[in-house]
Amino acid sequence: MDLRVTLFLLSGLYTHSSSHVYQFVNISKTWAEAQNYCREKYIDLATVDNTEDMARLRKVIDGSSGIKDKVWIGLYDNINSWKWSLDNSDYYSDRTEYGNWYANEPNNVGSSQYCVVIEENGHWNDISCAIECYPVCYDANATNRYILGQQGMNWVEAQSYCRQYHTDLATVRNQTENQMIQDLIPTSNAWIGLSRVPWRWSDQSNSPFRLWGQNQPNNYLANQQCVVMSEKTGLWDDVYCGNELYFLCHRAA
Ligand SMILES: [Ca+2]
Ligand SMILES: [Ca+2]
Repeated sequence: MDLRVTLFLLSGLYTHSSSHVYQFVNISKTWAEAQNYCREKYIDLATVDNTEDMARLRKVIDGSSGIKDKVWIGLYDNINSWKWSLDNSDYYSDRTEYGNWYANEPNNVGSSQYCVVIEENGHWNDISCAIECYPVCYDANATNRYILGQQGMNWVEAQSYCRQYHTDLATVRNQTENQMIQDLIPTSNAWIGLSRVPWRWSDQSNSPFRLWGQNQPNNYLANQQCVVMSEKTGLWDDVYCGNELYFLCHRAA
Protein backbone atom coordinates (compact mmCIF):
# COMPACT_ATOMS: atom_id res chain seq x y z
CA MET A 1 0.00 0.00 0.00
CA ASP A 2 1.21 3.48 -0.78
CA LEU A 3 2.76 5.13 2.27
CA ARG A 4 0.54 8.18 1.99
CA VAL A 5 -2.58 6.03 1.91
CA THR A 6 -1.34 4.11 4.92
CA LEU A 7 -0.64 7.30 6.85
CA PHE A 8 -4.00 8.69 5.86
CA LEU A 9 -5.85 5.61 7.07
CA LEU A 10 -3.89 5.61 10.31
CA SER A 11 -4.63 9.28 10.86
CA GLY A 12 -8.34 8.57 10.37
CA LEU A 13 -8.24 5.92 13.04
CA TYR A 14 -6.37 8.14 15.44
CA THR A 15 -8.69 11.06 14.85
CA HIS A 16 -11.67 8.95 15.81
CA SER A 17 -10.08 7.45 18.90
CA SER A 18 -8.21 10.50 20.17
CA SER A 19 -9.76 12.63 22.87
CA HIS A 20 -8.85 15.48 25.12
CA VAL A 21 -6.36 14.60 27.82
CA TYR A 22 -6.70 16.55 31.06
CA GLN A 23 -4.27 17.38 33.86
CA PHE A 24 -5.48 18.57 37.25
CA VAL A 25 -3.07 21.07 38.81
CA ASN A 26 -2.90 21.04 42.59
CA ILE A 27 -1.90 24.71 42.96
CA SER A 28 -4.57 27.39 43.35
CA LYS A 29 -4.36 30.29 40.92
CA THR A 30 -6.39 33.13 39.48
CA TRP A 31 -7.83 32.34 36.07
CA ALA A 32 -5.11 34.33 34.26
CA GLU A 33 -2.36 32.63 36.29
CA ALA A 34 -3.96 29.28 35.54
CA GLN A 35 -3.99 30.06 31.83
CA ASN A 36 -0.29 30.99 31.88
CA TYR A 37 0.59 27.89 33.83
CA CYS A 38 -1.27 25.53 31.51
CA ARG A 39 0.21 27.18 28.41
CA GLU A 40 3.70 26.86 29.82
CA LYS A 41 3.48 23.31 31.14
CA TYR A 42 0.89 21.70 28.88
CA ILE A 43 -1.15 23.12 26.00
CA ASP A 44 -3.80 25.37 27.51
CA LEU A 45 -6.62 25.48 30.05
CA ALA A 46 -9.11 22.66 29.51
CA THR A 47 -11.62 22.84 26.69
CA VAL A 48 -14.79 20.77 27.16
CA ASP A 49 -16.72 20.05 23.97
CA ASN A 50 -19.22 17.34 24.90
CA THR A 51 -20.51 14.99 27.61
CA GLU A 52 -17.70 12.49 26.96
CA ASP A 53 -15.11 15.22 27.60
CA MET A 54 -17.00 16.24 30.73
CA ALA A 55 -17.11 12.68 32.07
CA ARG A 56 -13.39 12.20 31.43
CA LEU A 57 -12.55 15.52 33.04
CA ARG A 58 -14.53 14.65 36.17
CA LYS A 59 -12.69 11.36 36.42
CA VAL A 60 -9.37 13.22 36.34
CA ILE A 61 -10.59 15.64 39.01
CA ASP A 62 -11.98 12.86 41.21
CA GLY A 63 -8.75 10.90 40.90
CA SER A 64 -6.57 13.81 42.03
CA SER A 65 -5.81 15.02 45.51
CA GLY A 66 -6.46 18.60 46.52
CA ILE A 67 -9.40 20.94 46.93
CA LYS A 68 -11.84 20.50 44.10
CA ASP A 69 -14.91 22.54 44.96
CA LYS A 70 -14.09 24.96 42.13
CA VAL A 71 -11.90 24.05 39.16
CA TRP A 72 -10.95 26.45 36.38
CA ILE A 73 -11.62 25.52 32.77
CA GLY A 74 -10.70 27.59 29.72
CA LEU A 75 -14.06 29.31 29.22
CA TYR A 76 -14.11 33.09 29.69
CA ASP A 77 -15.52 36.46 28.63
CA ASN A 78 -19.25 36.70 29.29
CA ILE A 79 -22.74 35.29 28.89
CA ASN A 80 -23.12 36.68 25.41
CA SER A 81 -19.72 35.84 24.01
CA TRP A 82 -18.05 32.90 25.71
CA LYS A 83 -14.64 32.03 24.33
CA TRP A 84 -12.27 29.16 24.95
CA SER A 85 -8.71 29.96 25.96
CA LEU A 86 -7.53 27.50 23.32
CA ASP A 87 -9.25 29.19 20.41
CA ASN A 88 -7.57 27.35 17.60
CA SER A 89 -9.72 25.45 15.15
CA ASP A 90 -6.73 23.28 14.29
CA TYR A 91 -7.07 21.62 17.66
CA TYR A 92 -10.82 21.21 17.46
CA SER A 93 -12.43 20.17 14.22
CA ASP A 94 -15.99 19.99 15.54
CA ARG A 95 -16.43 22.81 18.03
CA THR A 96 -19.84 22.71 19.64
CA GLU A 97 -21.82 24.94 21.94
CA TYR A 98 -21.68 22.41 24.76
CA GLY A 99 -22.26 23.69 28.30
CA ASN A 100 -23.03 21.95 31.59
CA TRP A 101 -24.32 24.96 33.52
CA TYR A 102 -25.71 24.94 37.03
CA ALA A 103 -29.37 26.02 37.31
CA ASN A 104 -29.64 29.81 36.77
CA GLU A 105 -26.03 29.99 35.62
CA PRO A 106 -24.29 31.71 34.01
CA ASN A 107 -25.67 34.80 35.74
CA ASN A 108 -22.73 37.25 35.76
CA VAL A 109 -23.58 38.57 39.24
CA GLY A 110 -22.62 42.21 39.65
CA SER A 111 -21.28 42.18 36.08
CA SER A 112 -18.09 40.75 37.57
CA GLN A 113 -18.18 37.06 36.61
CA TYR A 114 -16.11 36.51 33.51
CA CYS A 115 -14.45 33.13 34.10
CA VAL A 116 -15.88 29.64 34.44
CA VAL A 117 -15.35 26.92 37.04
CA ILE A 118 -16.68 23.44 37.45
CA GLU A 119 -18.36 23.20 40.85
CA GLU A 120 -18.02 20.13 43.04
CA ASN A 121 -21.32 18.76 41.71
CA GLY A 122 -19.96 18.87 38.16
CA HIS A 123 -21.98 21.88 36.99
CA TRP A 124 -20.50 25.06 35.55
CA ASN A 125 -20.65 28.52 37.10
CA ASP A 126 -19.31 31.90 36.04
CA ILE A 127 -17.33 33.55 38.85
CA SER A 128 -14.81 36.35 39.34
CA CYS A 129 -11.54 35.66 37.48
CA ALA A 130 -9.58 36.91 40.52
CA ILE A 131 -10.66 34.04 42.79
CA GLU A 132 -7.95 31.44 43.29
CA CYS A 133 -8.99 27.96 42.16
CA TYR A 134 -7.32 24.81 40.91
CA PRO A 135 -6.84 24.61 37.15
CA VAL A 136 -7.46 21.73 34.81
CA CYS A 137 -5.19 21.89 31.79
CA TYR A 138 -5.58 20.33 28.38
CA ASP A 139 -2.65 18.06 27.74
CA ALA A 140 -1.47 15.65 25.07
CA ASN A 141 1.51 13.39 24.73
CA ALA A 142 3.77 13.33 21.70
CA THR A 143 1.98 10.37 20.17
CA ASN A 144 -1.37 12.05 19.96
CA ARG A 145 -0.02 15.52 19.33
CA TYR A 146 2.34 15.14 16.37
CA ILE A 147 2.81 13.04 13.26
CA LEU A 148 6.25 12.57 11.79
CA GLY A 149 6.22 12.89 8.01
CA GLN A 150 8.74 10.30 6.87
CA GLN A 151 8.93 11.18 3.20
CA GLY A 152 11.48 13.76 2.24
CA MET A 153 9.59 16.87 1.23
CA ASN A 154 10.47 20.51 0.80
CA TRP A 155 8.79 22.92 3.20
CA VAL A 156 5.89 23.83 0.92
CA GLU A 157 5.17 20.19 0.06
CA ALA A 158 5.31 19.29 3.74
CA GLN A 159 2.87 22.09 4.56
CA SER A 160 0.43 20.87 1.88
CA TYR A 161 0.73 17.31 3.12
CA CYS A 162 0.05 18.26 6.74
CA ARG A 163 -2.91 20.42 5.76
CA GLN A 164 -4.40 17.69 3.59
CA TYR A 165 -4.01 14.74 5.95
CA HIS A 166 -3.79 16.31 9.41
CA THR A 167 -4.08 19.96 10.38
CA ASP A 168 -0.91 21.85 9.58
CA LEU A 169 2.85 21.86 10.08
CA ALA A 170 3.65 21.80 13.78
CA THR A 171 3.80 24.96 15.87
CA VAL A 172 6.25 24.68 18.77
CA ARG A 173 4.98 26.70 21.71
CA ASN A 174 7.26 25.79 24.59
CA GLN A 175 10.23 23.71 25.73
CA THR A 176 8.00 20.71 26.46
CA GLU A 177 6.66 20.61 22.91
CA ASN A 178 10.14 21.18 21.54
CA GLN A 179 11.39 18.14 23.44
CA MET A 180 8.46 16.01 22.24
CA ILE A 181 9.22 16.86 18.63
CA GLN A 182 12.96 16.38 19.02
CA ASP A 183 12.28 12.89 20.38
CA LEU A 184 10.28 12.04 17.25
CA ILE A 185 12.94 13.09 14.72
CA PRO A 186 14.87 9.96 13.71
CA THR A 187 17.92 11.59 12.17
CA SER A 188 19.11 14.89 10.70
CA ASN A 189 16.74 17.88 10.70
CA ALA A 190 12.98 18.18 10.33
CA TRP A 191 10.69 21.00 9.23
CA ILE A 192 8.53 22.80 11.74
CA GLY A 193 5.83 25.31 10.83
CA LEU A 194 7.90 28.50 11.09
CA SER A 195 8.89 30.54 8.02
CA ARG A 196 9.38 34.16 6.96
CA VAL A 197 9.06 37.02 5.95
CA PRO A 198 7.94 38.15 8.46
CA TRP A 199 8.34 35.24 10.87
CA ARG A 200 5.03 33.41 11.11
CA TRP A 201 3.64 30.00 11.96
CA SER A 202 1.96 28.02 9.24
CA ASP A 203 -1.19 27.58 11.36
CA GLN A 204 -1.45 31.37 11.93
CA SER A 205 -0.93 31.03 15.67
CA ASN A 206 1.11 33.79 17.24
CA SER A 207 3.34 31.83 19.60
CA PRO A 208 6.45 33.90 20.44
CA PHE A 209 8.50 30.87 21.53
CA ARG A 210 11.84 30.47 19.67
CA LEU A 211 14.78 28.17 20.26
CA TRP A 212 17.45 29.23 17.79
CA GLY A 213 20.83 27.58 17.57
CA GLN A 214 23.96 29.65 17.99
CA ASN A 215 24.17 32.51 15.47
CA GLN A 216 20.80 31.58 14.00
CA PRO A 217 18.73 32.67 12.22
CA ASN A 218 21.42 33.91 9.87
CA ASN A 219 19.66 33.78 6.47
CA TYR A 220 22.86 32.51 4.85
CA LEU A 221 23.22 33.73 1.25
CA ALA A 222 19.85 35.45 1.78
CA ASN A 223 18.29 32.11 0.89
CA GLN A 224 17.01 30.70 4.21
CA GLN A 225 13.29 31.27 4.70
CA CYS A 226 12.16 28.07 6.46
CA VAL A 227 12.94 26.55 9.84
CA VAL A 228 14.20 23.12 10.88
CA MET A 229 14.76 21.56 14.26
CA SER A 230 17.93 19.59 14.88
CA GLU A 231 17.46 15.99 15.92
CA LYS A 232 20.67 16.21 17.97
CA THR A 233 20.16 19.45 19.90
CA GLY A 234 16.50 20.41 19.44
CA LEU A 235 17.72 23.87 18.39
CA TRP A 236 16.35 25.69 15.34
CA ASP A 237 18.02 26.88 12.15
CA ASP A 238 16.73 28.79 9.15
CA VAL A 239 17.57 26.87 5.97
CA TYR A 240 16.75 26.74 2.27
CA CYS A 241 13.05 25.85 1.85
CA GLY A 242 13.77 23.51 -1.06
CA ASN A 243 15.62 20.92 1.03
CA GLU A 244 13.85 17.57 1.20
CA LEU A 245 13.50 16.61 4.86
CA TYR A 246 11.40 14.92 7.50
CA PHE A 247 8.64 17.13 8.89
CA LEU A 248 6.23 17.33 11.80
CA CYS A 249 2.48 17.73 11.39
CA HIS A 250 0.12 18.65 14.17
CA ARG A 251 -2.47 15.93 14.63
CA ALA A 252 -6.14 16.86 14.77
CA ALA A 253 -7.52 16.43 18.27
CA1 LIG B 1 -22.35 32.86 38.51
CA1 LIG C 1 20.71 29.31 8.99
